[in-house]
Amino acid sequence: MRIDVVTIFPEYLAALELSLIGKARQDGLLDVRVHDLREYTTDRHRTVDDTPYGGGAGMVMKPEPWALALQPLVAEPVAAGPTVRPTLVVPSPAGEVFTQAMAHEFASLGHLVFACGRYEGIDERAIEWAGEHFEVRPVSLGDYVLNGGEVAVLAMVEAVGRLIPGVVGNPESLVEESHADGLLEYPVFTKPSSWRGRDIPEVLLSGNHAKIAQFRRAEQFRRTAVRRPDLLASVDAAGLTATDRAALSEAGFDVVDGLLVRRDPAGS
Ligand code: 6GU
Repeated sequence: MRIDVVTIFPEYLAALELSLIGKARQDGLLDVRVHDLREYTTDRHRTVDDTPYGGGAGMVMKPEPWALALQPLVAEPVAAGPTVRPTLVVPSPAGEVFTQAMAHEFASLGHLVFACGRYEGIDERAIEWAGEHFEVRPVSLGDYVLNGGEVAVLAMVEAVGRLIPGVVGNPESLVEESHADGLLEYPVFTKPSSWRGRDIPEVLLSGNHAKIAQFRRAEQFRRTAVRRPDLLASVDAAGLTATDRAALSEAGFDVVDGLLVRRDPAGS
């Protein structure tokens, strides 16, 4: 997979040389290229921003450096076969929220380009222009504000990169992690079995794999109900076993007309 990142802070992306993603690059599984937006300015001061029309605080990124930086990434064919428009991910708190499903979608693409905005954002006309050449996707990490897209790109490239076959050594570790099945991961324990007066759940020492699986799934429901009850709305109640329902009931959720609903906390 080919990934291009355009930024005014290329050094921010140095972390992509480390760990799993760095190894994947060395192994030729990921081709990551970082481009300095300032290389595409034409004035002596290498200006990338200006004041906003209509007034207001902060600065806006000028459109022309973006067009000049992105143009060569369109023209470069990256894979054999039919021409597919590269996807241009624009990190922004005003974007669609990034999810594990989106990470899978991006991992299936041949070419991703990330446009890291800073300041108050990029002149909207540059985004419109990009739409003629790229599949444009404004994407947010969540409901909070970062100073620029670089940290968001680090997160997204890691989430996407680890889904590419061969990047994670044991693909089974992708199966049982948080969000793989729409639920949060169960708690994990390692040796010693007793530590500072705290014992691990006894069932994990039983060797009864069916019982362990049942226990872990109940823990997933319990955790999800407490920390992310919003996720339970997407769970298909038809696929729940009797033990699943019991675990959910204990966590305060019942199946009503095929939907998971929280029992009235006031008990009225
Ligand atoms: Cl993707 N970018 C910026 N600048 N801020 C954010 C974000 C992205 N996601 C949450 N806050």
